[in-house]
Amino acid sequence: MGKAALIIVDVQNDFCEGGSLAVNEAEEILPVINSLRDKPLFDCVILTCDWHPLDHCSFAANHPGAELFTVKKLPDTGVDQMMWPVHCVAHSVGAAFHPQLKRCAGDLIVRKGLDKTVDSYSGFGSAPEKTELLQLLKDRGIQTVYTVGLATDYCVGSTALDAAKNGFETYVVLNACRGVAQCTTDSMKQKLQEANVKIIQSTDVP
Ligand code: VGL
Ligand code: ZN
Repeated sequence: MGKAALIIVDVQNDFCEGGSLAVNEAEEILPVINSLRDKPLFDCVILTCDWHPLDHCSFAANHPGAELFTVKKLPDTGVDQMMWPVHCVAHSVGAAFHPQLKRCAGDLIVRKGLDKTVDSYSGFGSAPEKTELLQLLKDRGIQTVYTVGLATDYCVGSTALDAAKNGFETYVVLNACRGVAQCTTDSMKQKLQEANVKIIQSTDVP
C-alpha cells in the first residue's frame, strides 16, 4: 500500500464551540483524531491551518451589504464565493489549533488562505494559491492519505478531492469530521464517491 499520511484539516478554535464559524459537534472529533494519529499506519501527520489576512475575499465584512452565508460573485475574479464571518485571521486566537488536539514534534503544518483574492478550501491550495502540501507528500513517498477534521463539506472534502486528483489513494474518515450543513455535506459525499475517494469510519482504519 505504500506509505500513508494522516491529514488533519483545520481543527482550529474558530471552527469549534465559541468560535466565529463554529461547526456543530466539532469537539466530538477530537478524541477520534487523537487516537487515530497514534496508529503505526501513519508515516506522517500533517495539520492544515486556515490562515487569512483581515482583508480576505471570503469575509462578508469586506463586501458592503453582503449577507453572511450567502454566495456573492466577487467583483475582481467573477468567482461565486460564500460569504463567511471573519475567521482564522493570521496570528489570532481563533486561528490557533484547538487546545485538545494532540500534537507531536515532527507534525507538519501547512497554512492556506493567505492569498486574499481566493478562498483555498483545499490544503493543496486553490489557484493561484499553491501550498507545499503536494511536495511534502511526494518528498516522503506517501501514496495513501487519510483526511479528517473540519469541515467535511468544505476544507476536508476539497482536500480529499485534490488528493485523489493528484493520484493518492484517498480516504475520508467520516466520524472524525463534522460539516457546516447537512445538504452541502451530502453533495460533497456524492462528489467524493465520484472521485473514487473512500468514505470510511475510524474503526475501519487498520
Ligand atoms: C473552512 C469555510 C471557510 C473549512 C474554511 O475549514 O472548512 N470553511 N474557511
Ligand atoms: Zn477560511
